[in-house]
Amino acid sequence: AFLDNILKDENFRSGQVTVNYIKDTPKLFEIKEPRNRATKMVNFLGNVIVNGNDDVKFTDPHKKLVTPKVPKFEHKDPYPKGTKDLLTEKGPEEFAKWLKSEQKIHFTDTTFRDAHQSLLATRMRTFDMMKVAEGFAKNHPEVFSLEVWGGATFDVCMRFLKENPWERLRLLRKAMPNILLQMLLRGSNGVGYTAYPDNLIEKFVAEAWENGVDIFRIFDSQNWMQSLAPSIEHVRKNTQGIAEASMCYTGDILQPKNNKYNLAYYVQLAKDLENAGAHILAIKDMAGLLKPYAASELISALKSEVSLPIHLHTHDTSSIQSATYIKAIEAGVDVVDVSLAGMSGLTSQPNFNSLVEAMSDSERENKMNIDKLNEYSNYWTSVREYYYPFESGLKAGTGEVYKHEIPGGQYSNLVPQAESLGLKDRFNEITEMYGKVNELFGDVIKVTPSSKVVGDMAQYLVSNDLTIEDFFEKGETLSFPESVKSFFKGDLGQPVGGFPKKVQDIILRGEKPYTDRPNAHLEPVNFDKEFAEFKEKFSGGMDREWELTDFISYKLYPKVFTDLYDHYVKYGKVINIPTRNFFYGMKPGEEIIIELDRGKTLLITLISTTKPDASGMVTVFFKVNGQTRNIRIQDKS
Ligand code: 3PY
Ligand code: ZN
Repeated sequence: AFLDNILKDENFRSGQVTVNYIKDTPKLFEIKEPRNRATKMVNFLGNVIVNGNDDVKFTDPHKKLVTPKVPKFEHKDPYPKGTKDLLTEKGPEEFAKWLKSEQKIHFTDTTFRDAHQSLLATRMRTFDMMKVAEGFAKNHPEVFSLEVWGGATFDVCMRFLKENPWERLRLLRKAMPNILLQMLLRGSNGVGYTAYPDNLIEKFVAEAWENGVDIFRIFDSQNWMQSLAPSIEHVRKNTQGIAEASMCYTGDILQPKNNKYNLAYYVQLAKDLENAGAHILAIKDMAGLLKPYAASELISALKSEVSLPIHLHTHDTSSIQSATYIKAIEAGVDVVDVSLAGMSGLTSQPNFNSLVEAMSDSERENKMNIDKLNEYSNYWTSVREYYYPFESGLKAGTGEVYKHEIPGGQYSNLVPQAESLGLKDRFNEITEMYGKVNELFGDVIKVTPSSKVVGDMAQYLVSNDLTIEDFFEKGETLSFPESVKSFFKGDLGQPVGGFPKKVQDIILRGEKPYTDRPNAHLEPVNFDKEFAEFKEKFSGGMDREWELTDFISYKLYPKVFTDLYDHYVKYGKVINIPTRNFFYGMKPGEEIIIELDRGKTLLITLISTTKPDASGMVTVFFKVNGQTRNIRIQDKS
């Protein structure tokens, strides 16, 4: 720290150093010790104990949380060989050929990403994943891949869980070195909701590979080749990983009349993706609209028209999607996305455990240790209880999904959103309006971020008691959500068949839209210069060096990153706090062990808390590694 002060001192930097420099510069000795990590930790816990976790909107004092049972594994056992080893051996092209030649059906487990994004508002913490990551990789090396990163997890990690998403990725990679890890990349929108400079996305992809991603599932919210192709290129150029290019599935190919999303449309798109260099073709059925017989047709057609292996993704919102998988498997699909039973169904993926059982003794059976798989499901069933404030409350599947076409991840989020707008009783009106807005917008593909645009408009209309007729009659005087204006301007690219002109005119009110790539309007990032500025801006508060990945997080989410930094400076690293305590604090007498970095552990006991004094301050008494610590926390209630 002393050396640091010298290096930062202006006189030293400008070379004005005399023999008495050190003696004459007392500020060199002002060494600010970073606040002790244990102190920061108890401050975090103390705050949750007194004020609750900001992210938890209600708690149930009667809720019983049991300690989840981690299935057995031997830490000293080596990792059995898995698909990651095969990719390293073969490279992406040969690997894709191998996959296509496989007789058995392969499974991608989405438990670590889409399942909790779609059921628990993306809140699953790294802590709970790490408990089972190594064991799962050792017990189930036959799994094709694990989806662990991307989509909304990047944002939520920082915004709500106060974690570094790159750290999550690195930890998972280390614990699961033998199985392919995959991420969801929103094409030119990266892991955000808007377009980013191309060179930022490129660097993001390169770093994601370096830190552990093998399969990049790339999609664009309008299936726009101009957004998909650059990301495929980034993966091919900067990694030895797999570019898995997606077609987002919407509509219903079984109804070819007046349907722009018909079989011919998807076949052409698949060919375009193959020509753009994809190694695997994904069908991303984000709302769960691909019906069983449609899957037969689609997969059969794709099998005969493109030579890529096919990976199918769906959400079980209708409750019928395992039938879709069976038909797709019959038609020759290569991999399907599933999640462990306790985290499956409804707006999440179909049930992994049940599908394995259902396929047993069939031609395409993929033998697994089903008892172990069930143990992992049971683990997640127990863990899930800790996240009860984030459950959507949906109890059954719905056939209405074919009408409104709301993606699984969004559907479960709309419930709390409607609630926060005071529209809980009008949830059905919102979903119905969602379908109508989709028609109004010209039947667009609805997936992040375009699904948010349609959702924002539906909520706006319902909360203001407006109808579609009102839109046409009073449109000139209404102030539409920003996301809607931005969409019609072209910020998310161009939809299939273009924008409906009249609607666009009403929304843009004279502002000129553009039709080229939104990224073409963005200045490239000057990495050398801006990374240096970044280090300067956020200097002093960290107990480690800044990495390029931190800078990328900042460029993608400047405000969220800045808040995370402030949180870190105040409370330190919270990733290792057990989930129960992270969300709900501690009970008097409760004793917990928290691992700090480098094997150092803290044994923390909550002794007691006082009532707030006249100025609202509460004193919280802890014992930390045997020593009493009391801290004062402002009661915000
Ligand atoms: C995401 O982009 O986060 C999705 O899961 C889209 O379906
Ligand atoms: Zn999904």
